[in-house]
Amino acid sequence: MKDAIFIAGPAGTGKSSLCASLKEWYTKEGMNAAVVNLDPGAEYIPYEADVDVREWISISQIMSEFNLGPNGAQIVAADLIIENIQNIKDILQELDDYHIIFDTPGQIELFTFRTSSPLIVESLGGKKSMIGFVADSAVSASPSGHISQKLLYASVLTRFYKPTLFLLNKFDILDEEMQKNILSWDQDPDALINALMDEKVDSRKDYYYNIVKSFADSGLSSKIIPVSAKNMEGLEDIYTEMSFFASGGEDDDTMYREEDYENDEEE
Ligand SMILES: Nc1nc2c(ncn2[C@@H]2O[C@H](COP(=O)(O)OP(=O)(O)OP(=O)(O)O)[C@@H](O)[C@H]2O)c(=O)[nH]1
Ligand SMILES: [Mg+2]
Repeated sequence: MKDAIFIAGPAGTGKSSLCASLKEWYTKEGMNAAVVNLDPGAEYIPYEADVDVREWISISQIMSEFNLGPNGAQIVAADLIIENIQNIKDILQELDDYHIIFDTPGQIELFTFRTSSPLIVESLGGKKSMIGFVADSAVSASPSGHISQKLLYASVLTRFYKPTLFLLNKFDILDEEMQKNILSWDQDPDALINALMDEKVDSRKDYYYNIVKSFADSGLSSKIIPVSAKNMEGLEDIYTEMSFFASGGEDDDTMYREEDYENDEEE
């Protein structure tokens, strides 16, 4: 593979749609791209998967075999991916010249908080991979929603310790003024706090100020990429970030740093 991106995020933010659009964009630009569906529970996916875990894992079979409800079965299914990892790797090995896009389970906790997930990411993507955290523009339209999504992003970043992009999907649903607001919040913590104080009561201003300030101080605020899977917007920016990362760019703390992997190798 040339490089890989794991598209992750809360349910319904448009992960699968973004995978479909990214593949279409790469193809239009004359590059090879393949999508791997890592969501065993997906009933419908809006692309033709090049690799699909549902070929080996069936939620309904797990439910009857282990006497589980749908949620329990999703958890078992997420962990079963690791048992099938060689099947996926065998197919990916043939795709030397491809950009690989991984679609992940709808419920973000199945991707972020299972012990198997970092192993899956390392095993399938390794050094050449990054994570695209997909946030929903409808949620970011309120300051409290935006901060919540940034906290979730920080959680994913911390969990996988990989270069992680903040992809604000469905940007097309916002009017121009709101688009400008959200982008300005990320340049200016004071603007975000003031907007939050207009939305909520004042009493915990210091608490939120410190949270928002920590985004800015840690560099977590700088990389919001507005995208629209629906309108095919922002996809080139994802490609640019990935190319920059693949070439070893280091201007941001959320990006790949060779020394992280050197430490891993020493352990
Ligand atoms: N307006 C708009 N709608 C979008 C966009 N991307 C996705 N959607 C819609 O959002 C809904 C969910 O999209 P999916 O791609 O299934 O989202 P998902 O995150 O893969 O969902 P789960 O895997 O079920 O959690 C669908 O109705 C999509 O048509 C976008 O950029 N703009
Ligand atoms: Mg999906």
